[in-house]
Amino acid sequence: MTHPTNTAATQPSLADVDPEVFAAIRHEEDRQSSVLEMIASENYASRAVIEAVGSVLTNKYAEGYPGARYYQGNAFVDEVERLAITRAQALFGVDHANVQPHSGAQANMAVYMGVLKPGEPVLGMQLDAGGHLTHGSPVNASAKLYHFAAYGVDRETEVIDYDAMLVTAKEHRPKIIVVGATAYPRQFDFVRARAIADEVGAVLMADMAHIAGLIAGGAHPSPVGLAQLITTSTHKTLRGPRGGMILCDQNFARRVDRGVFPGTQGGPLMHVIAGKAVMLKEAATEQFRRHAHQVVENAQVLAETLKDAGLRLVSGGTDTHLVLIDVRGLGLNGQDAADALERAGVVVNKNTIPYDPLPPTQGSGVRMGTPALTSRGMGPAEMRRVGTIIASVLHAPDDRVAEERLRGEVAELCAAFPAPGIPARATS
Ligand code: DSN
Repeated sequence: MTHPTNTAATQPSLADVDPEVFAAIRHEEDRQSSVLEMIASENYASRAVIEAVGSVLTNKYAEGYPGARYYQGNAFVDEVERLAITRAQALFGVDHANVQPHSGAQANMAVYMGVLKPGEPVLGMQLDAGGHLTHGSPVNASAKLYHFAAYGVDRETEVIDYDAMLVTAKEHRPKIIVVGATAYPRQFDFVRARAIADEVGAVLMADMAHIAGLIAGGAHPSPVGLAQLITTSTHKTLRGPRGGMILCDQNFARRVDRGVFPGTQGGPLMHVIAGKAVMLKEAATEQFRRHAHQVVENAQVLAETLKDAGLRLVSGGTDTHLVLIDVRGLGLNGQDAADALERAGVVVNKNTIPYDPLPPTQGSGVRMGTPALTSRGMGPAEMRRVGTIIASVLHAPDDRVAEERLRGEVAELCAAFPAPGIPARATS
């Protein structure tokens, strides 16, 4: 006989068990619905992805890989992980995929662990040029365990200086060159980077976390066939659950897998892997291809609108999903600018800009992207409106009357373009 308190139907709901957490989630649903979410690394996962992540797969331990686990009872989680792997292979056209990394940072550390010995030389992009902590920032484990040198962008053009990258590579003789960034608005030249890697006998690693969805949708050149190792997070332009993934050539497959498990992780998050599988199915559609191109077009329209309103953009514009505004000329730092924008309902993040005199806790810029707004269905006309709102705030950050009016405009836009994956209750 079934124990009555043990069925889902008779168990108390989250609202009953933990009204505080329940209320915080409801409030976050309302917040995500009612602001212009423009953090370039955030997005709205679909309802299907959220459903998979909220499933009983969270209960399962599955250390190991499909068909070779350390626990019993893996028939169905094996099925899920195999689906995620084969979909990743097909979507990106790669030999091998590891879908277990808990995040993009974990994916990077797993690659280093699998491929390098401690202390070996690596070349990565400088943090204030747009690189990531795990590309050798002194405060990160990557720089504590491996011997990193950095390349950056040209001071004038603010575009990656590949000639300087070659010079540094020849001096440093890295085993791996990491190409990829969190705050770089231009396309990466993977052909050039591979040539540099070949010239110094390094392996090319592309960290495509920010642009993975653009690559999947054909809106940014792919590193596949050029970078032997590719890492990514799964929740940015890809619109999946929070997590990471590694793609690689067959000859790196074993080292990558061992770098993830047992190298840097234990049990994989099977519920999140289910969400990744769903995302990879969604990202293989024609609809997603159109979406990826729209993300870039929207960012370009936004960039032009901001420039027309007198704002200075790092590198003068964008080829991708993000723009970086230099706010120094407005008498602001990044934190002040981000605070003013949030008061008007536009959520971005402060960011360092190339050769920034300020620390990352303040930054001289704000970074913003179009992925989440595009997921809401917004297009070029809305981007012009959004750009005008942003410029108005930044030109008069202390004008509370204008702020009130702009908040009203933000509310109108949000009501007209409901956020995907969030119950309608919160969007009304
Ligand atoms: N924190 C991420 C971003 O915002 O770009 C990178 O991991």
